[in-house]
Amino acid sequence: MKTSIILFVASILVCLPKVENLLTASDTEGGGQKEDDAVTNVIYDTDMCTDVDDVGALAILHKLSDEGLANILAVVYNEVHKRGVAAIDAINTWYGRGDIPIGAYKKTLKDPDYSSYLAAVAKYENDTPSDLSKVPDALDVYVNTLKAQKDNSVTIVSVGFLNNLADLLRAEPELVERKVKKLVVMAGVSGDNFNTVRHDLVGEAQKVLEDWPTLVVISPIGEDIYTGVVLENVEDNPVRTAYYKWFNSSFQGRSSWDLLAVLYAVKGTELFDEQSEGNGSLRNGYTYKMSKEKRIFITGKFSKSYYEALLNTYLIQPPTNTKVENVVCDKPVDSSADCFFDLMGRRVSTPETGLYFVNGKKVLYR
Ligand SMILES: [Ca+2]
Repeated sequence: MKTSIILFVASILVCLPKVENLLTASDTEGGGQKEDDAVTNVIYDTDMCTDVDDVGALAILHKLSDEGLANILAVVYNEVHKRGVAAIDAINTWYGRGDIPIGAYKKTLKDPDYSSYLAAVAKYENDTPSDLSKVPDALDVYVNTLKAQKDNSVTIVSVGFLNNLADLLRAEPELVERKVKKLVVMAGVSGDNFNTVRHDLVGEAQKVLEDWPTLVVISPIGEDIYTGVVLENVEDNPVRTAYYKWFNSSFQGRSSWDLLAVLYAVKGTELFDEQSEGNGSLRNGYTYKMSKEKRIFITGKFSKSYYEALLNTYLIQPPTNTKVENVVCDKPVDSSADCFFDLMGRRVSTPETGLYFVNGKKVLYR
């Protein structure tokens, strides 16, 4: 298994001398360093516990950070599982960012959720104290993080319940208005049946959707976009273990709601369409009007297979700072020729429609 990954990397190295630019070439062309405002400053608010797409989404966020497109300011946890914070920390640590502040929801939730994978993920290296009273409060992390940022510069991505956000809005509405550029909420547009209602929190969801002072973008898509099966082919890591455990010790593809919310938060209209017509509603009867400035939702603009290939590409990539040493290629590759590699790292002589690595760039071959 490891050998195939090494050969994959080795093949790319031979094919592409400038491997460090593999995924960033288009971002740095002509201008060197990206402008500050081209980097999306993100606070990730997750219920990582029941479902595994929160893990995949955090992985995507790290890879977008590796590309220089995102900057993870903090992660806050809106569930109450006792291994949740340590698992988040373990994933951050795996990606070389173990110092990212993490805040936990310190109140109780009705009927807390079970997790099939958090305990296993929390065993990977992390420095979260076992005494959870020492973990910072999510509200404090939000406030301290926002205070340290420039005005109108923070994107919050909420892929779970809205309890932390409602607390923040009640405590510091002016800070939110000043610092937050955009809030992306993974939820259904109408009649959402999980993130806005679970744990009897629909009132908190309404508080946010009704009073949030900046643009709110609802991200309802991803149910039919399956990702993660490719993790079988990479070396052991916390993201791989989460998916493996979630599927009862097997590798399958899981719906990608949270991954797409993160992808939109960073890539925006490059990959998604924004819609501002119609209404949104919650299951308690609260209805709100979509409008360009305040409340919109997104739809996909590419095929299901495109999003699956793109997200899977991110999921299988190791952290940028992983050292690849003593790599050897199985055979010499002519670097002047096009080299197509599929997501498993296999060289492909007759590519069909899909995403490949070709001459140093991710290419959608049609
Ligand atoms: Ca979630």
